[in-house]
Amino acid sequence: FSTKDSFVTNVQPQLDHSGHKITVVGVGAAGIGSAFSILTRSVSNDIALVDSAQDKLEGEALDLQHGSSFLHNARIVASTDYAVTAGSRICVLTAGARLKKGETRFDLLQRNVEIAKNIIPQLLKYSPDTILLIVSNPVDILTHIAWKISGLPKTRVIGSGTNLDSSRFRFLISQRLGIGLSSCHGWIIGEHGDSSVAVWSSVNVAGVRLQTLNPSFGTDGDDEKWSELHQKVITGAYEVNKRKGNTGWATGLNVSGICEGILKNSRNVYAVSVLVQGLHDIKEEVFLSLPAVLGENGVTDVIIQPLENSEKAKLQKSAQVLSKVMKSVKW
Ligand code: 6V0
Repeated sequence: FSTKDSFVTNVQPQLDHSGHKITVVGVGAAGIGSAFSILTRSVSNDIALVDSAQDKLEGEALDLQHGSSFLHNARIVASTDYAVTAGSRICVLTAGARLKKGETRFDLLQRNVEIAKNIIPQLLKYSPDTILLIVSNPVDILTHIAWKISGLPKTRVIGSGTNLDSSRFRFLISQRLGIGLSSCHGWIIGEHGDSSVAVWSSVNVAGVRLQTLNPSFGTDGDDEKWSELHQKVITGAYEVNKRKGNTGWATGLNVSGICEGILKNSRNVYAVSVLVQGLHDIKEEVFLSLPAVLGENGVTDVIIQPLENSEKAKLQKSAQVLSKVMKSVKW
């Protein structure tokens, strides 16, 4: 009789599934930022971590496990074997090469496609009904590839897209106006990258459209140069990477926010990468970001913003850029 057997009487087998398990593949800055944020914001207390670098994976997992008494009964498992991911409601893909100095997100493309091709079938083997949340870059293309490889319905394959860009945009508007961030409403849509589109026509505070007050708001002809904010959004990740080598915290917070929307069936709206063919007159089969309603079964609705002609044209251009890149990918 062990010590345990002398006071614990088993009455039925324990169940392993919590119903809100999240797998994070890749424990680099983006992945561990996501895991940390999911746990500390109580989005889920059931996390599986996978990475091909065993030592790093074990180190990160142990570090989180050692802190788990400060969380809510967190269950943190980690392995290079995908069996550990079984029964995940959401699988977050952050594995892959990241931006080096002077690289654009497209430079990472073929390397990360190979990595995704290797990982996605293994995730689906253990969680066939999961929702895939793609973070690795270039995120729109990889989300598209993930949809193709996985065979999942389009509503269950989501890219983190421009949700982070929108957060950066709102932060900059808030700083400039001196008004709290959650009261500054602004959206970045399209590609998570250099051809993203700032929807200046809908930027508002308490329903006051800034473009109504300043008709050149966000355009090149604007004396107040609000358009610089969009430039700062585009260069935001490069600026952070240049200084500290990764964008782990903002990325992690973004991922945990999207996961929260899904697991809690919040039906909140996020700027995430979805299949947009047929929307805003986009002809190409591409994934790019539009405001989308998320619930426990993934994307349920896409919000069609009444874009100005110039914004719509930029969005369509973004779709063409992505479609061209997509055609060049070997997968
Ligand atoms: P990182 O810190 O280098 O971590 C990458 C991790 O992936 C490492 O731990 C690797 O060991 C692991 N990895 C590599 N290949 C495999 C594999 N085949 N199987 C399992 N694990 C593997 O990079 P970081 O975390 O900063 O970025 C990861 C990816 O996310 C990159 O492609 C970034 O460009 C992308 N990001 C996307 C963002 C977004 O908003 N969409 C934001 C930040 C980073």
